[in-house]
Amino acid sequence: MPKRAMITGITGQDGSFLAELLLQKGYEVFGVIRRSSSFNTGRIDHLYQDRHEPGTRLRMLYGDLNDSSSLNKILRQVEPDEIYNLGAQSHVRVSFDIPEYTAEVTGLGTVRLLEAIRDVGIRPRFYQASSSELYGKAVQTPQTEKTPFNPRSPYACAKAYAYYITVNYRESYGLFACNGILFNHESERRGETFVTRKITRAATRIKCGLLKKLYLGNLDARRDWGHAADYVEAMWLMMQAEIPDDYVIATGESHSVREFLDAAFGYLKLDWREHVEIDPHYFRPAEVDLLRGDADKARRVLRWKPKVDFEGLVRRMVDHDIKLAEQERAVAQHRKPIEIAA
Ligand code: NAP
Ligand code: G4F
Repeated sequence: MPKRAMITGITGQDGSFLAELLLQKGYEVFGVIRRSSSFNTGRIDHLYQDRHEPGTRLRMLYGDLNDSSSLNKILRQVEPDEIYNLGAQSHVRVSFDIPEYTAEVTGLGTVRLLEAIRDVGIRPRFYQASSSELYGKAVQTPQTEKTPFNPRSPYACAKAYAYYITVNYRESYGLFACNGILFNHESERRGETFVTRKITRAATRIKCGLLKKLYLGNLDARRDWGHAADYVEAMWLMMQAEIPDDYVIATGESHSVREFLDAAFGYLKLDWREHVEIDPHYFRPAEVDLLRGDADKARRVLRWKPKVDFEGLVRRMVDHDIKLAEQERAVAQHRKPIEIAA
């Protein structure tokens, strides 16, 4: 019998890479998706094309982390062996605008899912998508599993609750539950409002003559950026370990937003200083200045290490986005002016 995995957040960046990985490993994958008035499955459509074929191993079920009854129903129906809780309002800047909603989905959503597991009476393994944002105004660098948390945003506060409630269910009920404390990871599927993808989308559009200016916030912030495909492998490895535990997943290198600009625009032979302007709208009420992780524990226990480095990440994203920009330019060049009958 193939193993069954359930993924919340399957339509997001990580959900799509994880679904790919688990399908390759022979799992049956059940994704929880939200009803949306526009299509929200663009990142997984390539996995979902054969959904009408007999034997398809990827299924979607409607549900929401804000809706306990949907979670109960899905768990009863699927009885998964492994649950990956990746669903979240995941944008730090936006969490300052919608703090209560962020707490509901990103914080309480986790306990809704954990309680649903107890209600239904199953014993799956549970992965919680914890974040390096927990370190916030970091009290030590590099950050390890032992570094105290110091959250700096409503998002990070919600993730802190989710982290601790996951540990609590492990300790109170003996659930196989682990936290992956993942540092920033990006890809060609990254949401376009996160800084890396915002930069690669804009730089490639500028290169193709489709855009003139890119507006950004704080260029001095430093992040430890890896590639999402490497990071979902770490999630899976945590769930195969003998004992449940919490792990930092990071590259160990940190770069500023400015260095990301240098790398992306430089690769396209452009000077970002001619195209970037600062818009204070993108500043945050409280900033996280420096994140750099030490993934030594994951290296030793899980035998995990990242394959894609900073330069490789930037190049993959730019190589992908330049093709999108070229397509956009071709469409723009062939678009005929609309004739409006007077
Ligand atoms: P993402 O691209 O923003 O995806 C978030 C996913 O959550 C989407 O599938 C979204 O569905 C879903 N979602 C949002 N609200 C929901 C709700 N109420 N109920 C159920 N699902 C809901 O995020 P990501 O980058 O893949 O990150 C995955 C997880 O890892 C998140 O929990 C994030 O906070 C965490 N994390 C990310 C990073 C990183 O650098 N990427 C680092 C550390 C931790 P829609 O498509 O319908 O919006
Ligand atoms: O790309 P960002 O929005 O990512 P941030 O805030 O680090 O959060 C991401 O990583 C976390 C892991 O540490 C995840 F938990 C979280 O879900 C998310 O995936 O911003 C990175 C940095 C910030 O310091 C921000 O102030 O870039 C700076 N920045 C400068 N200009 C900008 C912009 N960020 C965004 N989104 N947009 C800008 O125009």
